[in-house]
Amino acid sequence: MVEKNNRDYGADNIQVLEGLEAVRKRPSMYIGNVGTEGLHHLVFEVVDNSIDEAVMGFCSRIEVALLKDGSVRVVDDGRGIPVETHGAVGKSAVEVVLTRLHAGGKFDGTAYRISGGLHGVGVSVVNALSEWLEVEIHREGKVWKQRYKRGKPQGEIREAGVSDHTGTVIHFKPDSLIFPDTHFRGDIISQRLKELAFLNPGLTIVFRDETQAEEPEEKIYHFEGGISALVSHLNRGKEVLHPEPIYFSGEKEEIKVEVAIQYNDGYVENILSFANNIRTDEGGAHVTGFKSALTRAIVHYGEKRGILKDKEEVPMGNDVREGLCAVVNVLIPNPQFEGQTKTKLGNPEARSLVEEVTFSSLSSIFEENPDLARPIMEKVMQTVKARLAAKRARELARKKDSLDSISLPGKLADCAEKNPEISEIFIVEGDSAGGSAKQARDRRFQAILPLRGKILNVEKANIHRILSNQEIRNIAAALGCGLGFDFSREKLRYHKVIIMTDADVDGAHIRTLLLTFFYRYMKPLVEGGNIYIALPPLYRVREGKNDYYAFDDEELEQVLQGLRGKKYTIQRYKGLGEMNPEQLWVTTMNPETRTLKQVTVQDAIEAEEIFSVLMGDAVEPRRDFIREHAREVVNLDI
Ligand code: 0RA
Repeated sequence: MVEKNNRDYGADNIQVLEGLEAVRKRPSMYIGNVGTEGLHHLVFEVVDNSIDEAVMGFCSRIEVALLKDGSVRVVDDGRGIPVETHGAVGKSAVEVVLTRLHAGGKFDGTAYRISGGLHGVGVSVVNALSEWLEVEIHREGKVWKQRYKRGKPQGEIREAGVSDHTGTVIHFKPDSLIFPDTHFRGDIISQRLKELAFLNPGLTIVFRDETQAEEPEEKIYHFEGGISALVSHLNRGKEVLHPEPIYFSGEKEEIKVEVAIQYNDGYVENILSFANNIRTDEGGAHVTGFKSALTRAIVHYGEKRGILKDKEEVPMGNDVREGLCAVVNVLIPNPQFEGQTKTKLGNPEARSLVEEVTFSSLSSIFEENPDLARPIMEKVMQTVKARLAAKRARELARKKDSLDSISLPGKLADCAEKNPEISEIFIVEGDSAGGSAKQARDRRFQAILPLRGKILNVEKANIHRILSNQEIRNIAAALGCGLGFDFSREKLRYHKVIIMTDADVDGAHIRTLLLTFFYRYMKPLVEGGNIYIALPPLYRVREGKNDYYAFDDEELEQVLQGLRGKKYTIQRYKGLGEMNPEQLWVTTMNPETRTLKQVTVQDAIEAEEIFSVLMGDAVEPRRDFIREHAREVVNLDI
């Protein structure tokens, strides 16, 4: 018997080693990738464990700190990981949690353990991918400590003093042998922590970044209002149709759902959804259930109230979601995460529950609060009317002259190349810059589309006005892929769509307008990395026959240092039009020598924030923002 036990113990040990070795050999299998996302996943994995304690009601405060040496420390006031020896393995429970794959879960079983996608892989994965990790546990009046190197314990857990509270501290440094870049980004971490604070009302999450200035930056997130507060936050700076978000929740067979919605007077739909605290960017069953119930509840109320008489005027899904800001949050025991980025909830049972809860709650809320229902119904009916009018206008236009996307705009100087993969289009501000660009370009693969002045502010315009705006139609026609619901990325005629504007405040404004437009109506292009920003130089330094270009003041300083003692002249370019075609080609358009910034959707919430400030109703914050960021706006990841 003893012999057998020994063998078992040995086998177990070997398995443990193999487990963490496997993680180090193929880290991407466990954390998705070893780039920025994978690196930050380490932090979120540790935080998720603390969040679990909070969900169960044992933890009220979590602190995350980025330290100067490149390490991260996560402190919580939960129960603390158990330290007693785990019978079968002969090791402390904490060591099991930190060295065994998938032993991350609680022994007592959490109903809503995050187990799908890349979340919930366990803190042992973080341990395996850390140069070192220190754990400190406060439990039963004592402090306990243990240190690991690349997943291997450096001695057993040992008592290290007394304590008057409970909790866990996990302090680790990501391994540079695994991650090419081990620098954490404060903005990515604080964004997620803020989101977690909204999703866990009452919980306090503190983020401290000690890597930046001498004065560490500290942010404290605490929202009593939960997802209603998140909806208000997303709608800030906007005109809302009812002062407070509508909130309802329900529960059945261990699945919980909560929803908060608030309409604004805009035309954009903004639904954020979560399953077990993970953002489901691709939506899924819960969102489908919500959307279908929302439409049904509005149609049902409209019919009951005699607002909907005409059959043609029955609102459709898109009609009831213009100006809708909503957050749908579910907790579900066995979440199935599907889709390209594993952010789509699969569970069909989530759909039926969300649908039931949404329909019955909304119906009674509307019934009991006609003053709340009225502005929403009025807005929906306006949208329906605008849709019908737009449809009639399109039919008319189609008959009259085929203004459809078949005819390319007259101002477009197209390229000879027909293969979209190697074709580029420059969208240029103004006819004069357009003229220079036409002379400068390589017409074999570069097309130029000049825009006249500023395009419409799409956030404030409804689909009807957008579709009839000439500049927008020119862009849509030139790109060939349609707009909004008719959008099809396969038809894109140029895989690089390059926004080229002046390096001044007006240029920044036009660029932001264009980005808003692409983000709202051609989102797949932004997501697919087709949108770029050209970076024209700010200065030319001429020394004899040599020209040097500088893209900012710092570069200018460098150039001038290199020319010490020589005679030179500096020209500051106020616009693209001041460059001759040769200069424009060399500095901004020639693929061999230019710098392009690829536009990415870093984060839907962040995008929403920037666009809200820049495009929303409140004028002051917008003006301030543009003044402050006129130069650097280029580098914003929208
Ligand atoms: C296993 C069991 C228990 C708690 C934890 C793990 C735990 C893990 C982490 C990771 C970060 N913070 C944490 N806090 C707790 C249950 C403990 C009990 O029953 O007392």
